[in-house]
Amino acid sequence: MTLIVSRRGLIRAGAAGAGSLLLPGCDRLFDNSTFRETLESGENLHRVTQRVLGRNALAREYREADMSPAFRANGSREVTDPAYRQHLAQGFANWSLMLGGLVEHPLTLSLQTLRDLPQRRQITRHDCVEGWSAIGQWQGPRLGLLLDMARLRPQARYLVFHCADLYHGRPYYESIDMVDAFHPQTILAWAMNGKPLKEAHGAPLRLRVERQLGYKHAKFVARIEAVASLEGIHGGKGGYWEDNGAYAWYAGI
Ligand SMILES: Nc1nc2c(c(=O)[nH]1)N[C@H]1C(S)=C(S)[C@@H](COP(=O)(O)O)O[C@H]1N2
Ligand SMILES: [Mo]
Repeated sequence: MTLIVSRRGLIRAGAAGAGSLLLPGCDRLFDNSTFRETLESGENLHRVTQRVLGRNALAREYREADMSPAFRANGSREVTDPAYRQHLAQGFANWSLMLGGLVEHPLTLSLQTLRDLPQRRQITRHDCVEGWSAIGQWQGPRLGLLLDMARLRPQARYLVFHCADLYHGRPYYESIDMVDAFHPQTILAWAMNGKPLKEAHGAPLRLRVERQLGYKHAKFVARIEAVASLEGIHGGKGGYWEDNGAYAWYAGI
């Protein structure tokens, strides 16, 4: 859903039907002149947009009966890296996720540890920018829990997900901000539809960031890095497709 807040204080929704979701609340808000003034000052626009329209709102969750009979695998479906192939052959028993960068306690977490932490399970719809969608069930610990364990330093503004694959010869990576990182549905999934992730879907661990399009959901996550800026990381635009000039860094739905 694309939402546009103009300097005149008009709120428009880019998706059909979204207007009806927003307008009752907005009418009330526009009766409030303080709110209107705040909205009209461009400086506060971004902050107000977030507060009113809610980046923390939940993505829709579905019932088991809604799950797609087939869930397409897209982008990299396999990883050529020899160390990865060895981990895959060993069922990822000696694999670990690294979480470092601007944190007080860098973490190295085995797959078993990730499975033993409190889990979240959710049935959501994956929307690929290429125009297909599929509903699947995902399970894993909340990313926010791991960030609390690692203790982010105050300068940390983004998380970068470094992946094990090369897509058309270049390393795949992605990044999100802290609003999405701490969103209750943002998880590091090790299971899909009740089974450990298959290679094609990003084994052993992939990001689910349910309020954004598919390309943000980094598969084959090997290392998570907390950074103050995205400059200096690969092409500097925060992701594989972003560096390619193909898609935007923020892909909210
Ligand atoms: N590491 C990595 N992650 C990736 C990709 C990729 O090529 N490599 N493709 C992205 C795209 S475009 C989509 S739509 C989803 C596809 O996830 P799926 O294979 O489970 O359907 O993964 C995303 N994450
Ligand atoms: Mo995609």
